Amino acid sequence: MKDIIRNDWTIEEIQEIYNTPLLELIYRAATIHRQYNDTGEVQVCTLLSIKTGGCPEDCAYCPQAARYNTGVNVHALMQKDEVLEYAAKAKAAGSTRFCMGAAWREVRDNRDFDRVIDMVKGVNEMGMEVCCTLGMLTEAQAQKLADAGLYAYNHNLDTSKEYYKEIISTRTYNDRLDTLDNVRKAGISVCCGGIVGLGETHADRIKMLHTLSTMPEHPESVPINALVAVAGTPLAENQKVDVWDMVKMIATARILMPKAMVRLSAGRSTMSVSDQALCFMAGANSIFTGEKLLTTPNPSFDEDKAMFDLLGITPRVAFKEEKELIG
Ligand code: SAM
Ligand code: DTB
Ligand code: SF4
Repeated sequence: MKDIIRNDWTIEEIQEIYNTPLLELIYRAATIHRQYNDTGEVQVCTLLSIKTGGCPEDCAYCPQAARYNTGVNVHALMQKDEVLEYAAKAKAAGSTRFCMGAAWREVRDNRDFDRVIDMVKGVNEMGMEVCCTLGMLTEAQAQKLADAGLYAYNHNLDTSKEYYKEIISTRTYNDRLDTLDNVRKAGISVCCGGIVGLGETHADRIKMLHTLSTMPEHPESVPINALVAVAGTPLAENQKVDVWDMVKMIATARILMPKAMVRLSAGRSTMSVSDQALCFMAGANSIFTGEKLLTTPNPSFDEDKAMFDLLGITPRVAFKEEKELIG
């Protein structure tokens, strides 16, 4: 029924949804999507890596971890003006959310953080929704970002609590949940999802979706990434993710969290337009645009424009919820 958002899903219920025959699952997700959202609309976000590589963490999928030889170009924190130039380019290309990523384990209270605060103010003043993904945050740091105008914070659970230890040993699942709490307390929009293709089981995917959909408030955005297997990382030889696995995850996420922006995130550069159309059909309503994600390739602005034209999709305007509330 419309406007009943549930936070009490059981694992069994999620399992049942996830295992629904695919065409029926897509139909159900598409129906819910139509009830809650404007399906002709997709949010367009652009990522920029403001500090690249040299990360002390050991996330097995990540090209930016210092301990793996991935050939990524290590770069210290960018200057504010350069970042604002990228944001302006993204805005001109139709993007409404700009997300700045740093290869940090956590934020420290130093001059680099002050510079990020200035970047947040600058992008916010340009009229874009500004998002950051900087690793772990304290409550005070989250508040400082909120005061500077940060709209959203991305911090992914990546997989189930049980499988997390197999992928990352330098922090815990609870560390992730604590940061998400701090973000929520500061009144920042939560962007939290995961990765498909890490070697996890279907049960792990279901458990991750359970954790997300039983949070006291659902994340406002849920990125579903397909692993981009990068040479030099421990997961370099993992099998390419099947599009049907992405469709299943997206459709299940849509049914569980009807109002969330479900983002078809990493992995689009190896997906056909028909594959992506299936994901939109199944409830995805957000993408990252721009030639690069953080360090890996992504379709160009022009390719995505052609896809939007073909499918009759229009980009979602910035601050849509706030505008609707004002009326
Ligand atoms: N260092 C911060 C952190 O880990 O939270 C922020 C940046 S980190 C690169 C952001 C997210 O990108 C990760 O949580 C992960 O979900 C995603 N990611 C990183 N490498 C990826 C890959 N090779 N394929 C798919 N997603 C990836
Ligand atoms: C998210 O869920 N996916 C984005 C964003 N949040 C930060 C990152 C994808 C990174 C893919 C690998 C890379 O380009 O380095
Ligand atoms: Fe560092 Fe984030 Fe990459 Fe993990 S995912 S290695 S924390 S940049």
